[in-house]
Amino acid sequence: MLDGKKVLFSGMQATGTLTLGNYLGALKNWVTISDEYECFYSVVDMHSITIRQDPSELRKRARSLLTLYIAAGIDPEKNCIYYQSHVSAHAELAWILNCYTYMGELNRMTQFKDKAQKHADNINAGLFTYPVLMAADILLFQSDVVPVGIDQMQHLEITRDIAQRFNGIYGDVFTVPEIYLGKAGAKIMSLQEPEKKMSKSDENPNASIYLMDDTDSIIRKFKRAVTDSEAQIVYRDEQPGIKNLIDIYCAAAGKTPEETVKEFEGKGYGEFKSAVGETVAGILKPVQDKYQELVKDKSYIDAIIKNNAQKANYFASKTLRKVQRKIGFPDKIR
Ligand code: ATP
Ligand code: LTN
Repeated sequence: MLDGKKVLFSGMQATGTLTLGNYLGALKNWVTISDEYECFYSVVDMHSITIRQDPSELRKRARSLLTLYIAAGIDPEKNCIYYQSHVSAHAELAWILNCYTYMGELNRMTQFKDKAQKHADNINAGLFTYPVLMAADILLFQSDVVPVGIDQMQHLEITRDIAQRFNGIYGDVFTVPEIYLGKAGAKIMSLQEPEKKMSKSDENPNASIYLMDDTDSIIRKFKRAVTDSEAQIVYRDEQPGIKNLIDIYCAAAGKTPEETVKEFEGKGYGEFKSAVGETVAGILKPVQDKYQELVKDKSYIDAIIKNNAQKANYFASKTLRKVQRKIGFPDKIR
């Protein structure tokens, strides 16, 4: 609890251009629930370097991601939006938690297996201990809830295990966090291969809708989305392409699958795809406009970066000090 409110923490990596999956699975929910919590939204640039990054690109993307958080509707005066690398307590706590995490646990992580396969030439130790840094992010702020897409479930579970293990040894040091999944959109699939999740690192630009895509491209990509020859709009696993489009429509229009199926009963795929495209373009347009306005205001964004880093440092160092004391690190002489 912070100022009588429960604490929320979440983050995104600055590894590419955000997709509709990131927006519907995470960012949109962040905005919806931010009023109820004391929120920390981090641009997790330290996680980003587990995959090799071009330095100037990383710097640009990190700033653009932070700006997008605000453009999406997160009020930076009320919520703490900051760069993970500006708060060194993340790295310090991650080191400590490394010593309370088992190799066997990390070996089971499916994201590690996927990423190791994709980047076989750079299977670094950071990629392996990625979930421990994520646990440190969450536990540093004594977070109660963590809104993420369903692909992050395993990382949330290991975070809870680490917290409970630590608390079991040293008493109630950490709040054990819960995952928050939105009602719709927790797993948006690729438009070209609907069995695969939509991902910002997909090489095929037609597989993903990017947050900054213009209306025409959005509509075109939906028109080309892979579906099937069943010619019926039904919500079922046997029609993964149509199911995904229904999920996207539901998350974007705030409808249920039943309502959507009813709305498009007897209609063709072409008409349905156009409706999905237009709805998605409609919800992204205000975010894009706000983004264009914000990038022009350099000093405003700079002030947010500075003030929020101070705020995040203040809260993070409180937990870090408590942990250091509990495990027996000597007090500093002041
Ligand atoms: P990468 O492709 O580089 O692994 P990513 O697109 O998976 O990246 P992340 O930065 O790992 O994106 O995730 C940011 C947030 O977006 C997380 O909360 C994650 O669960 C969510 N997310 C990512 N992809 C999807 C998706 N296809 N559907 C729903 N949520 C998603
Ligand atoms: N691994 C997350 C990003 C992330 C995160 C976090 C999310 C890093 N630290 C803490 C929630 C809470 C991902 O989305 N790939």
